[in-house]
Amino acid sequence: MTEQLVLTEIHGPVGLLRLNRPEKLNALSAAVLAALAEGMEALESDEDVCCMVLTGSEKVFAAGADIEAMAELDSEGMRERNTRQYWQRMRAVEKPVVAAVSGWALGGGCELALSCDLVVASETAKFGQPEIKIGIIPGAGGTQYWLKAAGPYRAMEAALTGEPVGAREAFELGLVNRVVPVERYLEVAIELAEVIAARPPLAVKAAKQAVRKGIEITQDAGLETEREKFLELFDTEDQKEGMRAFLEKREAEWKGK
Ligand code: CO8
Repeated sequence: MTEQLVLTEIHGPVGLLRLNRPEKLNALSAAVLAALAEGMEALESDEDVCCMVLTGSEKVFAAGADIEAMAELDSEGMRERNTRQYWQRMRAVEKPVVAAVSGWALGGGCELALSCDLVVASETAKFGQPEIKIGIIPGAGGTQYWLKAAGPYRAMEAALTGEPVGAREAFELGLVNRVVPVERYLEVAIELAEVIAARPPLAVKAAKQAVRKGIEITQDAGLETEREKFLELFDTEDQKEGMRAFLEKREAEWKGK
């Protein structure tokens, strides 16, 4: 009987998933990803669970996709391996997921952390996309997560150099919600999940969907939305008042109409 690759614990309304492949630094083999997707789906359908926390160990969150399993594959082999299905299943979960990250979060491990809805990091956490150092690029959203959170220049640096950033820098870049001492990272992640779990579930679901939608739409769609909203405001009294007030060099009086 082999060890379970992902362990599940229930802490009141919070479901905790722990990656458990320590000898390979939680490298994300197809079996680990499948167990993770199954674990999340089980918590998704557990009515007593309102929010999830995903963690690794204190030493390592996850050191990336399993290099050994990919090393000799060609593109067709990678396509057939189809680990993407597990990532898609995880992204489809509607309950919020908080990543609790300590130690290395590299490659697919960093993508896994950044695919969560919030990230709590210990002071020892290190985030990076080292794929370029092994002849590939991120394949589970890394370029996009960094781009959206940290902007194009830092995303480029992460993708082109493969060098990791520490927890404080990750916080400054906007990749992480909180940085806390290593003894407390899991506790803080669970506390944050408990706060969310106490909020009304339908609103929580809607909030997650709304933020996600905003992240996921393409820039063109985003610009289109912006333009529509921009034009709509030209039918409001406040727009007329605001522009007139500016031209008349006085304070505007807003009506909310
Ligand atoms: N895959 C497989 N095995 C790994 C991985 C990995 N990503 N990382 C570590 N291991 C294994 C090592 O081979 C070693 O095994 P063994 O003891 O049998 O030799 C064991 O874990 C311990 O590792 P180290 O001895 O290297 O430990 P250190 O503490 O010296 O170093 C590091 C820790 C810095 C984290 C180092 O292990 C490292 O650099 N790991 C690789 C990091 C990396 O390059 N990650 C990116 C992988 S590619 C990727 O993630 C692409 C994502 C695409 C996803 C989408 C697919 C569709």
